Amino acid sequence: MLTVGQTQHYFASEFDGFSGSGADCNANGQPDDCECLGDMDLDGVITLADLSILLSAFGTCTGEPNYNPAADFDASGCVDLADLSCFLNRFGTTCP
Ligand SMILES: [Ca+2]
Ligand SMILES: [Ca+2]
Repeated sequence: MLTVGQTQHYFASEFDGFSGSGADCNANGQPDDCECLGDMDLDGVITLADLSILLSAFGTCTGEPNYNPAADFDASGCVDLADLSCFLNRFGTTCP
């Protein structure tokens, strides 16, 4: 039980399955905000430029001309709503 003034520490793994910080979209055991998931143009921030990269691949699957594995965060083989949802959790954030 916590008392006022006490600090509770959490491990990232305790947040698995929840949205927001600590989410692990690609299920590699590394929280997304630690590995900068979503920064496809590698400029260190997740911005509209990254969204535009995702959207240009949106709806495509492996083997299709516009498919971009970098936008397939959960490695399901298709860039779909699951990936967009991962991305939106990270949108506007800066890489550590
Ligand atoms: Ca970026
Ligand atoms: Ca996917």
